[in-house]
Amino acid sequence: MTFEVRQMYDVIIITMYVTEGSASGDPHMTTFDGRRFSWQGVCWYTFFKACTTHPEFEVTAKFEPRVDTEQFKTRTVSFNVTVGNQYAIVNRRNVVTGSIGNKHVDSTVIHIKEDEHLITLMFKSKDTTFTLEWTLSKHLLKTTISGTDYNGKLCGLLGNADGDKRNDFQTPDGIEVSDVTTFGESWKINEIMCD
Ligand SMILES: [Ca+2]
Repeated sequence: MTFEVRQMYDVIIITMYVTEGSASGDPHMTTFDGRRFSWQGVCWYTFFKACTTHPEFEVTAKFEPRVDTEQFKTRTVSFNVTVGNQYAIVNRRNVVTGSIGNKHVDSTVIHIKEDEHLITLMFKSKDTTFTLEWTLSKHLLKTTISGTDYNGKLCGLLGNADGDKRNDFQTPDGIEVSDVTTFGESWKINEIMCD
């Protein structure tokens, strides 16, 4: 996986590419602030979320080992967007929406657009809009953040989005680490079991 990051004015544009058959080995990731790393996680991880005790939103992703390569490599297969009590789970091309705690399912919270080759999810928190574009055929997830409300207030595998890439390897306890595996595995969601 690689992320392309462009920052201009108050708009941060993050593009995550999950490349197929890359000679350089994958996944490669780059945080919101541009720190690149490679690491092979399996199961569900916090991609990014509002970094509070009760986050307004959270995006998690599932990585699975690839079967078409001799080397151990993983790639994104599913992701889950939770905003308040609303959620959307995208598993390959299958989209399921629902609510937590039998609350009313409100389709205006997470906007979902399904095209033949692209699934787009969009949600807004404060004045910031998050857009995720998922292209399964390339295991490509493109994320765009428009707005400044969460600069420095995000956490997860994509870092804190404060403009400084040096401080991006922080665990859920807010401890800075230098080891990529320690950082990556700290964001594993232990409540979810995978095969
Ligand atoms: Ca940072």
